[in-house]
Amino acid sequence: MKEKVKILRPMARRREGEGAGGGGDQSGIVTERRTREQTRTKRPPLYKCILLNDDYTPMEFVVEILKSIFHRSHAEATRIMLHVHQNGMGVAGVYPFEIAETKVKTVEELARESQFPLKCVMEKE
Ligand code: TYC
Repeated sequence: MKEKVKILRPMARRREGEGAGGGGDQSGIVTERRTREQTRTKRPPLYKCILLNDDYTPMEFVVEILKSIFHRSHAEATRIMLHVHQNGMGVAGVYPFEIAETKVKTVEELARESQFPLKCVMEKE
């Protein structure tokens, strides 16, 4: 279950001597007291990197991609590759946006270099 966190607007700043609540000292540095909600960091949205099946990319190449780019063990990589081969697509890994984007680009670049049509797409979880 996803937790909804309401982001509140920053509290008004108070300089030293302006009354209760301010955290100023003689240095003139102003600190703010923040609510618990404001202090919490939100987890980034996650994206699935999905490998697509094709008839030409060798199975060994896909296994190597899963090991080197998605840090899968040989057994996991083989299982995922066979899943993609049999079902048309499968999840290689799940990451924040920019990491997923880089992995998709790297997969397609390595495939292109070897002249294989392997495709990898990303989808929000
Ligand atoms: N279907 C390919 C073959 O028979 C193997 C393959 C698996 C290709 C997974 C792409 O994402 C893929 N050689």
